[in-house]
Amino acid sequence: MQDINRITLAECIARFIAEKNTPAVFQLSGGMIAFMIDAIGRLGKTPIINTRHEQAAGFAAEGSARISRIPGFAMGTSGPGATNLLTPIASSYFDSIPVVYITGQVNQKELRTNPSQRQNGFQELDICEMAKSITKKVYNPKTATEVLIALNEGWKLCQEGRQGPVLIDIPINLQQDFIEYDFPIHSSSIMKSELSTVELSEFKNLLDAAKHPLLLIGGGVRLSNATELLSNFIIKTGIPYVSTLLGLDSISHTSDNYLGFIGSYGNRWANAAVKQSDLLITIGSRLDVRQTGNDISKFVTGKKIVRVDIDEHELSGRIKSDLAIKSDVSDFLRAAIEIDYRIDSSLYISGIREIRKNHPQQLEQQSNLVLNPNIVMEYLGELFSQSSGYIIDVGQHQMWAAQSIRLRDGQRFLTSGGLGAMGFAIPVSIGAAAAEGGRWVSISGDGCLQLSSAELQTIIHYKLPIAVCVINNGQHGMVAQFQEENMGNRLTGTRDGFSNPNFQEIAKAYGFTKIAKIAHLEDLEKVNDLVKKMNEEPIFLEFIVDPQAKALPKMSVKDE
Ligand SMILES: Cc1ncc(C[n+]2csc(CCOP(=O)(O)OP(=O)(O)O)c2C)c(N)n1
Ligand SMILES: [Mg+2]
Repeated sequence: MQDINRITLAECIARFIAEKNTPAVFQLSGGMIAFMIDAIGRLGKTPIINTRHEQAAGFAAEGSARISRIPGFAMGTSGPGATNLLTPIASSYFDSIPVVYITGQVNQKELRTNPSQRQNGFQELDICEMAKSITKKVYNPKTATEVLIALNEGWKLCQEGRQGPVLIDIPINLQQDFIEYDFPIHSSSIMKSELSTVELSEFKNLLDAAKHPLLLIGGGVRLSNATELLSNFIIKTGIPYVSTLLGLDSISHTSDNYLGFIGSYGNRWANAAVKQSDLLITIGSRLDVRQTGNDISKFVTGKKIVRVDIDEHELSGRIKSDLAIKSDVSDFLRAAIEIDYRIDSSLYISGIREIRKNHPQQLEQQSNLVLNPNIVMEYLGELFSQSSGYIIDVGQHQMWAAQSIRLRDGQRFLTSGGLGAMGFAIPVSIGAAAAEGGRWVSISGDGCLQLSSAELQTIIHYKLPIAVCVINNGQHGMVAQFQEENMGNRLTGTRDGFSNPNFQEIAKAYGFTKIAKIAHLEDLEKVNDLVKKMNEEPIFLEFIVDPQAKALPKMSVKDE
């Protein structure tokens, strides 16, 4: 066995990553990370997935972390490689995903010593300064030993409390240093939240006083690995529930107690359920503006609010509550399930179901559409009912998917929540596919696809089991909708000046062999056959949806 004291820092980093069993390291090469990538390759324990853009490497690491529950690793070289990582860094920060971002830095001898000088070394850039506000912590170690300390601490920190990314910027000369250091074995001390008995009895009092309690499920449930606890809590108490965008895949969609997806573009009946509730219990949701609408008073009127969140800064934020519980979701549910409580909500639930019957989601669209995107999403939910999950991009199609895909228990639904970054879906599905087998379904708008279409090559290169679906409405629909509502139909940059390539030809050029285009309802049958015949090869499906379709209903346009 090689003496641990005689390996280079780059080799040591490779060992560190291998020990963590992260599904892969995602990267785009560059001189300043080449020693580390070489060491990871030589060690041969962690797969290296090469993307065509560092932004994709970062997003893929986020996808890998979300699915494997092991922090992701993404690497980019100094300068442009590092700045290309900034978007995914922000994405994982806002959606609380643990990712270790590693950037290479120029030789310490080439670093500028005077901060007024713009640049000294080629591709020198102070990425730590830039990433400070979108990470839990940035590290710019000065010695090899400091790098190891940063790795150890960063690895722990990104998973502790409210999770999120860290960045470690490592100068190339340190990577080649021989070091006399072994990693201390640390036991991961995941924070335990202290739930007081006072809080629990206040919670019980609020429950006892409520006629229509409703749970609002957020992304924190998955982050806390609490889906089973939540399901047990719901079964025991009988409380109905609605979901935010990021909570969708942490609850059962088939239970009678599920009352839909809320928010600015939520299901009409789900927003009605919130409105009619007199006790709203939010579990791991920061209640973003997209969930509550701008007018908070409409959201909070007529009800008590209990908020459970691991981050006290969220609890003291925009929406005040009657009871704020700072707790990890799992800890809260473990304690709350002991409360002696059960409610019969059947009347309230049937009232909400009546609204659903009278306003089915697909009829929110005008009636004469050629291909109604809500029907397409329902169809995709059936077609891929056996898949591991869906990864959705940003725009109208994101809302149609959240409104209309009926997830099966255990299926995942990943989308860009806080940052809302176009170009998210394809690279995140690459990371998800690296983390877990089965079919993954990536759904992008025609605009979003063009931000990540180079990653079609990554899918083909690694033969990843991804079905790439494009919802083509010939425009940046979400922004066009906003322009139509606010700018007198001037559609600059969204329809005027926007165009698409022939996506079928693009897919073919990248090497996809299973390609289909669906422009009418009848065509859906053809896809059925195509998908059923295939195991897990890459597929490319283009849906030409009616450009008149909108993301509807829009909250506050016509509230129940
Ligand atoms: C990186 C980035 N740039 C710009 C936006 C603003 N934006 C939000 S949705 C959208 C349109 C997306 O177009 P498309 O993928 O075709 O989706 P559609 O709304 O048509 O379904 C834009 C430009 C964004 N969210 N992210
Ligand atoms: Mg579009």
